[in-house]
Amino acid sequence: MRIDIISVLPELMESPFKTSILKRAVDKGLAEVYFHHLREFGLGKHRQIDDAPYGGSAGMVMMIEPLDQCISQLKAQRDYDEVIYLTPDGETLTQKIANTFSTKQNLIFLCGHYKGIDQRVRELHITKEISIGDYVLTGGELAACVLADSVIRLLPGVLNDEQSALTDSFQDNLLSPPIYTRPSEYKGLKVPDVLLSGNLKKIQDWLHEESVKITLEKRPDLLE
Ligand code: 6GU
Repeated sequence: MRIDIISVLPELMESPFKTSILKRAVDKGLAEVYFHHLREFGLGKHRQIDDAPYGGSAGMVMMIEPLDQCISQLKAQRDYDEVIYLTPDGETLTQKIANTFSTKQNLIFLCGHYKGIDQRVRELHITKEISIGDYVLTGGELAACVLADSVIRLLPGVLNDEQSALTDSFQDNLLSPPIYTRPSEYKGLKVPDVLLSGNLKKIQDWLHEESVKITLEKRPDLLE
C-alpha cells in the first residue's frame, strides 16, 4: 500500500511512522508513506496557500490552486483508489472503514487546516471525507496519523500472530475481555482461577462471556 499525505505541517506526522509497528511496516516495504508539503505548491513569492472566504465569514480557506496542483501531480503518476479529506465534518472513522481502506493500493490523505478547503476541491478530487470523532483538532494531521495507523496495522504481514488484528476490540463488535500476566496474585488481587485452570475450552468460554458482559456494560450500542 502507498499513502501520500498532503499537509501544511508534515513535520507533525513524522514520528508515528518512525517508531514501532508502523516503522517496521514501512521498513519491510508493506506500506510506503510519502509527505507532500502543500507550501511547495503555494502561489507567488510568499507561497500563499490560504485566503479569506468569499462572503466575508471569519477565518481562512485553503485555496484551490495549490491543492489541485499537488493532487493532480500525484494523480498523473498513478491511479488512486481514494482521495480522503480529513475533516471534522466527515464520516466518523470506524473499524469497518479502516478494514475497507486496508484493501486499497494507493490512497491520498489531505489534511485540512484553517476553516477548510475551497468547496471546489471537494467536487474535483475528494472521494471520501473522514473525521476521527466529534471534537475539533487544530488540523487534520493527527487524524491522518490515526487513520494511517488503523489501516497499516491491518496489512498482511504487519502484525505477528500474537498481535493479530482478528482478536481486536471492535473487530467482532465486542470489546476485549480483561487480561492478566504474572504474578497470579499481587497485593491480594488474584487472577481469576479459570485462567490458571489449563482448560482451554473453559477459558475460551469465559473470555467470550466477559467480552459480552463488558460490551453490555460499556458499549451496549455495539450489540444492537
Ligand atoms: Cl479529521 N480534523 C480536525 N481538524 N478535527 C477533527 C478531525 C479531523 N476529526 C475529529 N476532529
